[in-house]
Amino acid sequence: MKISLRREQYLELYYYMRLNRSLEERLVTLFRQNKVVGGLYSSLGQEATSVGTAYALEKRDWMAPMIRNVGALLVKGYRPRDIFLQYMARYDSPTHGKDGTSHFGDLKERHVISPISMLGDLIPVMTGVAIAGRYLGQNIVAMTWIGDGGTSTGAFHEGMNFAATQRAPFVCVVENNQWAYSTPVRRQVPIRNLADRARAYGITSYIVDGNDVVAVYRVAKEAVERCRAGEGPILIEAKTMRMKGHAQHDPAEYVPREMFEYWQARDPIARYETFLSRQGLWTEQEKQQILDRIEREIAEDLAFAENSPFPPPELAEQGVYCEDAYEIKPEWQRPIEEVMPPKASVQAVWQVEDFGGIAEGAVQVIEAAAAPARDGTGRRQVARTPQRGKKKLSARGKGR
Ligand SMILES: Cc1ncc(C[n+]2csc(CCOP(=O)(O)OP(=O)(O)O)c2C)c(N)n1
Ligand SMILES: [Mg+2]
Repeated sequence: MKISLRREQYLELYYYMRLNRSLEERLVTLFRQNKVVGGLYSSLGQEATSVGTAYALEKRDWMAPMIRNVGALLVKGYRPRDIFLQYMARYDSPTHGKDGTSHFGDLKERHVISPISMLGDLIPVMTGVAIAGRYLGQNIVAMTWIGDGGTSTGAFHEGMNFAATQRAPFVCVVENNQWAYSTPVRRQVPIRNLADRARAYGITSYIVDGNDVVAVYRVAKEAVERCRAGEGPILIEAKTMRMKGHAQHDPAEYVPREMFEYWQARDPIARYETFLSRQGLWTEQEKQQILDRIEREIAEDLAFAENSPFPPPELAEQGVYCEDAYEIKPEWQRPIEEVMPPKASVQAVWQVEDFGGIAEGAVQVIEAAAAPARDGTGRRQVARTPQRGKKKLSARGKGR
């Protein structure tokens, strides 16, 4: 798939990555001034992954960011003020000061599902969003991100399997930033590439240099469009590095210094600046204009956030429990014709090719992926009895 970017788009990618970083640098200062309520997580070094993947989505698409995806929130239309307000728990924040961090969403305009702290749970949730969009004939793609550690949860595997079975238009971005708290990837999974897991679900996967924003964008765009065309779900492993501790409280002394040095030399923003200059995509003056714009926007939005009041105490009891429960009617309730073809893009009836059987008496051995391949494919077929009377089985199953 040929994927090209216009010059303004190259510059926009830079704007978002730099905004992501400058915003988080300012948040660190606020945290040290004791103005942040709760923890502060950093995506330093991971900006290209967040920005490059989210940039591949269209306005109608849905996403669910995790704590290190401030860049994705910015791409989807949130402004620095929303993030400042949220971390400072002010009244004007998206949650009116009810929650800190990035735990907020927007179901109406931006199509952002609020993150869930339980790692892995967003996979089945976003699979559901993807399937719902398909039933409604919206032709949307759903995307979420998960860390290397999060891929070890049961919910991740259940969700991926569900997405694969349903062929959901869903892109799962595995941000392999080498650490889950103080646990390195190698101490929690026995495989080199987390993308290899996709084989077990029978779905396509990509591995990409997560510190190269153009490569990330291209892969994500291809994955999004393949999902939109009905080929999904797709898993993308972005190899990157968490350049700070898990959160502000963690000095990350367990990370070898050489490892930081290795990744520092591959900093996504510095690399992209070199790329833009070498390709002649900007002038020194244009770069300065972008930096000035970011500084101005951050100063304005921070001043706004600092002047926003804390929520009144009475607000604490509102919106916690479901009020007037019996009156609530889902907005998405629609006439049955709207969720069936030709309006919907999915048939509620599907073809069953066979019954999942194997020829009578045959034995098929599939070696573990790590074992040396015998015939180059890693598979060995042993037919202990000759196959005979092989019949083509077919049936039509009726869906609900
Ligand atoms: C199911 C579950 N188990 C444990 C935790 C606690 N926890 C929060 S973040 C984290 C580490 C996550 O590491 P990773 O998935 O690699 O993401 P990263 O922090 O590196 O972005 C853990 C264990 C949790 N939130 N949910
Ligand atoms: Mg991690």
